[in-house]
Amino acid sequence: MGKRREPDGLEPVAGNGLLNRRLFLERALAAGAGGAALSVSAANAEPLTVPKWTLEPGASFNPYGKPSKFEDKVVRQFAPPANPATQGVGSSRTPHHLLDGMITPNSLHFERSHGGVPDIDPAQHKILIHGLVKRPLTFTIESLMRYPMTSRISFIECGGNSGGLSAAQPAVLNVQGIHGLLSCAEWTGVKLSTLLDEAGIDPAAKWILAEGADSQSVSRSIPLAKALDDVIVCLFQNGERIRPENGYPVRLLVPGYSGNMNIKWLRRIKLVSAPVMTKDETSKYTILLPTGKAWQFVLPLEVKSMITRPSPGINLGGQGYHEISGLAWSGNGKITKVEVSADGGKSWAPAALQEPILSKAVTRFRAPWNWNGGPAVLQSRATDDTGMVQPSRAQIIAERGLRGQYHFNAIQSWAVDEKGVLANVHA
Ligand SMILES: Nc1nc2c(c(=O)[nH]1)N[C@H]1C(S)=C(S)[C@@H](COP(=O)(O)O)O[C@H]1N2
Ligand SMILES: [Mo]
Repeated sequence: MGKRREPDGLEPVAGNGLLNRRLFLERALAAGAGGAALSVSAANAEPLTVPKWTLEPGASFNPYGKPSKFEDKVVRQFAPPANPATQGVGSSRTPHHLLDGMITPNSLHFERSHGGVPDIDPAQHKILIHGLVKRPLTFTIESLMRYPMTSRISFIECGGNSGGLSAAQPAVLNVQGIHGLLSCAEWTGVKLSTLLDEAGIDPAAKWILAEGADSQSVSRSIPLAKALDDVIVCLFQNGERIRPENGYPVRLLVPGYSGNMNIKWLRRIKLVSAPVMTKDETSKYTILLPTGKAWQFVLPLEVKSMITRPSPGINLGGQGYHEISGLAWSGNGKITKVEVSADGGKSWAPAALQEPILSKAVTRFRAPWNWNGGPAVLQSRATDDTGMVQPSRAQIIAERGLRGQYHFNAIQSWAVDEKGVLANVHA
């Protein structure tokens, strides 16, 4: 008698039931006897009844579409400020546990605002480019619309995203609470280089200052080389005009760089010879080290990933087959590898990466898992095309201590208990 052979793709490739990602290619889930063990559908196919919605005519059209009323829990999460004077100051978070794919719908893109959302009339709004230029220029929204446009899918991540993981005790939070200050959209607008070329760059210019029209005048210094490389003056977000909370009528997209630099409600760009040292790059968004010194101008967001499903609130319905899925991203380029562990990092299985895999955009990963009903600790670890590997929490803390919580890109862990309930843990 030969050894019992599992259907292709069903062999475990790492501890605690992680299966080979080839499962997705070879349709092994449905492949006969071995596959039946992993079946997730009802055992007996009962005849379908005819529900009432099939027996009557449906509803009419909508001028602007809305999600199904059954999806009313799929919302951004935020804590309303106690003081009405600071209304709109803070952030709201994307519900990644309830989404899939790589694009964040506009209504669910995270929001981070330091002074509330200004109510800008696009007919009156102007943008100024000045400083070390040959010809200072002013643009209206109407004039910007006449320039050549470009689109790119890019993530924006707040530098403070996941900062709660530096807390000594694991926070009782779900993926939205921990990692919800990250979203990914298709952004369309005019390349900043086009506008700077028209203004004529003085050779003494090495940085730009970008300033917003909100009550906080959030402003950041951006290296000129980056401004000329891939920065976009955006007018559209996922095909429609940018939402007020995301920068209407015009914002900067600074692909892969710290979220704060993606200046919303853009009103001014000044070419300068050195960084301006604004409040937003000195008192905030620097990385405080145990020595009491801080790193300034740490601009790209480094390689990172998160498991969105299963995750707290999206618990495991029963033992057997489950897909572990999540997002990976790097501000330095493309994701080349995501590994998943079900045993707290003792062993790793490569996840399948879903196309398209784009530079400075999120990449959706998926790994097949046969849960045996016992305790497990799920983790994901991403690698990018510069060779950088997502660090462990211990590595980051050894380097920065517990206070430097910006750009916190450590591997994060979900513990699974025997009931299939998930929780954030420090593993
Ligand atoms: N003018 C202005 N730009 C801004 C901000 C702001 O408060 N004012 N917030 C910044 C921060 S901290 C982040 S993380 C991103 C968030 O972009 P979003 O709200 O579209 O997600 O916008 C940045 N641009
Ligand atoms: Mo931010």
